Amino acid sequence: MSVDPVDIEARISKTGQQPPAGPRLTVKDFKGKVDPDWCPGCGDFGVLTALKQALVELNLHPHQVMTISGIGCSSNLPGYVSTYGMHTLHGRALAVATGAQLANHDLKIIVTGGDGDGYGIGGNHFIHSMRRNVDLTYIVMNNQIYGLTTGQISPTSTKGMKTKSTPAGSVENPIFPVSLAIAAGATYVARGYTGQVKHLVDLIKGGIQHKGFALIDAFSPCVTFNLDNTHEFFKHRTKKLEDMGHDPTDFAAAIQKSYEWGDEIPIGLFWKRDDLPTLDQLEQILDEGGPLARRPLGVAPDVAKSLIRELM
Ligand SMILES: Cc1ncc(C[n+]2csc(CCOP(=O)(O)OP(=O)(O)O)c2C)c(N)n1
Ligand code: SF4
Ligand SMILES: [Mg+2]
Repeated sequence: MSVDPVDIEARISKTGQQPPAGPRLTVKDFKGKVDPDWCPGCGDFGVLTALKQALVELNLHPHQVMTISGIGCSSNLPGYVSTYGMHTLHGRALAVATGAQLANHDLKIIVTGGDGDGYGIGGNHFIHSMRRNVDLTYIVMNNQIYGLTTGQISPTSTKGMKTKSTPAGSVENPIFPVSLAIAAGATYVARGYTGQVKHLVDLIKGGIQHKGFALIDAFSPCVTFNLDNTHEFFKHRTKKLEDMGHDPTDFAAAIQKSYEWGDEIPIGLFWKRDDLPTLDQLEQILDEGGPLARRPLGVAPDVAKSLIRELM
């Protein structure tokens, strides 16, 4: 994002509260400046629709939300939604998001990306953001493949899967992101399916309302490169945890359900706890005086201007 130099002075001297939200918006108000270039039928459309709907239902406005991504087909999402946005580096979205959340803990931070981006190259950031309980919502469009780079295996590809990079079938065991998230300290852990958008809207809304790290792993079929885990595959297998009588405060049951992968694959809220403080709540410097982004910088304007110019 480029910064208008004329604006810099106004920005660095800006203090006070965020503008009020105003009247309820519609999904159209969250339409981004560019249209998605995803393949027709790509599951990621379901996440985009669900996210915009969730923002409307929570009565949020674009200036209250920041969408941050890494690199991948799925990571193009911030360009397709009208909020503050950052398209960062492959695997680095959560690191940037942690900085953004601490700089302005009034913002709702939504991180979006793919299974390769988040669970592969970004796997380390994934674990440490959860252990820190950073207050953000992480939506992973899990298509069990690298889509953008045209079809290599990812950390969630199933064993035996034949792809461009594994012509004889993958020999690797996949990771179970839901189990990993529960074990690593995430405080809201859910899985959705883009073929069930209304259910996904509820999971995203729950994640945004939750104070703490919320993971929503969303099955989001890549119709071009993953011919195993298709809509047909998920349509008949996904079963809602709420219809199974699952209690999301039962740690042992959550772990057990998170490993189920067969004729029935659970979706819904696996795990939630509200008794752990978030990283911003633990940082004493954020206790008083509101978000850092709206406090006076404490340096001369010309120094601040030259620093911002150098960094942008
Ligand atoms: C440091 C770095 N390594 C590798 C790449 C190439 N690369 C771009 S996207 C991608 C994988 C994308 O897969 P995923 O995150 O699952 O997103 P999808 O396209 O499936 O939505 C890779 C390996 C890169 N851009 N940067
Ligand atoms: S290649 Fe796959 S993930 Fe990428 S836009 Fe097409 S269907 Fe979606
Ligand atoms: Mg992928």
